[in-house]
Amino acid sequence: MSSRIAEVRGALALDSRGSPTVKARVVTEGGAVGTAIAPSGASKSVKEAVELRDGGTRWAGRGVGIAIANINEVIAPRLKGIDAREQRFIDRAMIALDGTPDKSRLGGNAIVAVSLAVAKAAAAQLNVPLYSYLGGVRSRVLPTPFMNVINGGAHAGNELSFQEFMIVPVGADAFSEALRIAVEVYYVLKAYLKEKYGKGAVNVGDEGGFAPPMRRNEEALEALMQSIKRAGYSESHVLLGIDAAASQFYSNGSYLVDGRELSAGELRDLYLEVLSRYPIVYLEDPYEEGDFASFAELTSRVKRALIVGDDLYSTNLKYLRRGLEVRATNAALLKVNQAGTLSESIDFYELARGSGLRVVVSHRSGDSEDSFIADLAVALGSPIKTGAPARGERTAKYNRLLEIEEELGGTAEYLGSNFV
Ligand code: 2PG
Ligand code: MG
Repeated sequence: MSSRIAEVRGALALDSRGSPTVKARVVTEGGAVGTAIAPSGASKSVKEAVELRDGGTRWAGRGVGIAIANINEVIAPRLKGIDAREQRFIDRAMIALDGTPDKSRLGGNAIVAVSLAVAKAAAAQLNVPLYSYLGGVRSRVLPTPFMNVINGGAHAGNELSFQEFMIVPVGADAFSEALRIAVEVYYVLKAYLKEKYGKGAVNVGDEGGFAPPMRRNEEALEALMQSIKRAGYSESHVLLGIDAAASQFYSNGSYLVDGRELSAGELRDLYLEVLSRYPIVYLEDPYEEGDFASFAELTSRVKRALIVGDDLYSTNLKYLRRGLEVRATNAALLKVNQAGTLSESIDFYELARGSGLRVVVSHRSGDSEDSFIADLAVALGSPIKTGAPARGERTAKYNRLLEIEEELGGTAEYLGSNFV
């Protein structure tokens, strides 16, 4: 059966915030189908592949009609007849067609949807699961999830300056057990927040975590510690993580944290203090995305936590190289839509991992039922950041991981605390 591409179609879909986004459908000559949906961030970096939006008044300016037309009129004719297994060749062809460094002509949202749909169509044609197509025989380790259960920053309507407070269920032999532990903590957290802050406190934010009316970041960490304990667990089972997403609370040389304006140095002291008091093993974007030096200083002083570059690198080799020169972080986030193609995401992974960084595969705050990143995390043997165990676009990834674990049976392993 031929895996040559017979059809590429772009179509409209909605993301989890109700924003229009791009869906791509790729069909091979053998009749295999792959579909993928572009995710979308809220705390976006200026370094990301550009999301093409129509502007104007329809969809409040957020329409993606031009991006969809670019798939149907520009990308589709170019890809027809090419073997869907030629991922790298296809991605390069789209990059060349676009011709800009940031994919702003055809749209990163158009290109990433096609790139991922091509991989799914190829896997379907070969009749192998997506994770084995992407990672071969090494695809057997289920990821440690960094689960964002308290939302702040750009993802919630509260005063918390840090964007994400995560639980990390490491103390389990299997992914499904880790998920159960995390869900139990999530239930207890819900009860705790209701009791302490009233029932409005259990409304959820963009990633399914609660968005309580807290003012200080430490209240969130305390809530997590209490909930872990009340659920019957300890630090040997569940650890903590933070995505500060600091570009969002930075302006004119200072950081607005808990109502105070801090310099980069003062913020460093705050992080060191918090890291010494809580079992935090993950700290993402502690500084604004241009300040490589402050990242490097913090990384040199922190031993047991991953210091993770998200906006800092934006899944872009150029910024990763700059970070490697100064040892800015010991970990990097991988978001397929920041890069814009699957091949560039893999190149980013290879350079980061090959340079000794841990790579964490990540969703976006605006996401969909597309579970591609679950398979990708298994293929790369990487941890995953994909929100709370709530809201369909988040559970789509967790449910897919459960399915993969089941499918792998006795050969499945859980990454657990081996993520550093
Ligand atoms: C982040 C992400 C995902 P967004 O900052 O890491 O959690 O948020 O998609 O809004 O950039
Ligand atoms: Mg982030």
